[in-house]
Amino acid sequence: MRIVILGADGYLGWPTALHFSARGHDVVAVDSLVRRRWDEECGTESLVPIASIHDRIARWEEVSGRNIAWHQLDLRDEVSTAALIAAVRPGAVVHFAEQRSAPYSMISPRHGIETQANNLLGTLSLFYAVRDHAPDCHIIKLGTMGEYGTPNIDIEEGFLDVEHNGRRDRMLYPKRPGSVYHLSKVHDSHNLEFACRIWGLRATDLNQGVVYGISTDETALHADLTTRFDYDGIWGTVLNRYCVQAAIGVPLSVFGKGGQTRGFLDIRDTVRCIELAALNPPAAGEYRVFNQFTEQFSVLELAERVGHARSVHGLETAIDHVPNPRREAEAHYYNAKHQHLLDLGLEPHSLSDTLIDSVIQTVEQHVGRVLRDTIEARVDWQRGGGLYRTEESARHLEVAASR
Ligand code: NAD
Ligand code: USQ
Repeated sequence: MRIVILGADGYLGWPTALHFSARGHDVVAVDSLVRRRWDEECGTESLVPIASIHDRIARWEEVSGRNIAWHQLDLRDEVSTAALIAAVRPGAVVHFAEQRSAPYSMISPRHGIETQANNLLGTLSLFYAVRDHAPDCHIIKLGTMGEYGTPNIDIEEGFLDVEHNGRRDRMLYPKRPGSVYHLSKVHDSHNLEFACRIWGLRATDLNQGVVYGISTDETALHADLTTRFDYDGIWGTVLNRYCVQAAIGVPLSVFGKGGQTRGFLDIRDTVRCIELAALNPPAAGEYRVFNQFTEQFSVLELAERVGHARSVHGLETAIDHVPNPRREAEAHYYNAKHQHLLDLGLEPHSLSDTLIDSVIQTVEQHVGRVLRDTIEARVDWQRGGGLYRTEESARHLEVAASR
């Protein structure tokens, strides 16, 4: 299959590009590299050093004998995006290329607007390019479980059968997201459903849970193939943050009561889920939704799991209930369906002490790089703020980058 990976320089995009390349597919990697600039703006950095995209691709060719084509492109540039799709005519496009941090989207009006503009416009530009130049191409779009929020009923996979005044219909599942970022994903989902219904495109919307872990079969082959690992209060996701906190001996930061329950999955399952979606495309005109996670935990349970994994080695781990900077329910009903990917053959990796240990060991190898000032989560959902650099130094960087 000829497959385009958008956002191929990111945490998930890079391992996915390698996963497809290793299985003999022709991979075209695309990224604007904006994430590396956002890190500079925020004063954050991947814990594990990551090679430049050129060095990564060269190393992969040396290790595997396989070539990955590379294009630097901002997806919002609809002319260049159309030219790329017309030239490659891919069988599938995997779309990871978005601003993906909820805290980043809540820092200021500029950050919220930038998040929605980047995500919505880039995604729309892709839909037009596919419609006009590769209408059979399967669009595999990364959505998020947070689109649903935490409703007091079971979460279905994308659709809800509704009976109203004696009549029945199948509607898109109602969404109630908790950040401007998560809201951008809701808007994307509506645009994608529209593109299938009106233009006859075929698409899979993968409502993915929170990903943890750092290593896949391919990234483990060489240090230059490592993917990024975020742990700070803007980009770090909860379990990855807990592993860093455990490694440096600071208390695990459970926000509020800790009853916030979410779907989670191992990064090895992310790449497999994308592969399963790609190998089993929907029909032309079909918009389908898979909930992409393997287990659900509350964030307090997760902290306790990390504490348990440490205690097996005789190490004590403190858990702090810190004031929650977000607006979210801290005790709620949560039961989200996730059957479709299992039906396609997913064999999930469950969260184990071994996995937690291995992530913590990787952290320990790079412990000297931990930027301790960036661990506290500072972005307040009401007041914003929270950059680790001052707004002024961030603005200087912006100006320098635009020159
Ligand atoms: P990431 O920030 O590591 O990678 C995203 C990549 O997209 C970056 O390399 C960035 O430079 C690129 N990008 C952003 N906007 C772009 C644009 N307009 N044009 C071209 N490239 C652009 O993020 P990630 O963690 O790999 O997440 C990838 C996708 O998966 C996102 O859409 C995110 O919403 C979704 N997702 C992630 C998680 C998670 O836990 N990491 C969970 C659920 C869903
Ligand atoms: N949390 C803590 N302590 C922390 C960090 C987070 O208790 O130190 C809590 C948060 O309050 C939240 C939960 O953990 O209730 C998850 O937060 P997160 O930062 O791990 O994840 P989130 O902001 O939801 O975003 C991440 C990715 C995003 C993806 C989403 C999947 O950054 O790209 O879309 O996970 S989901 O949550 O299913 O929508």
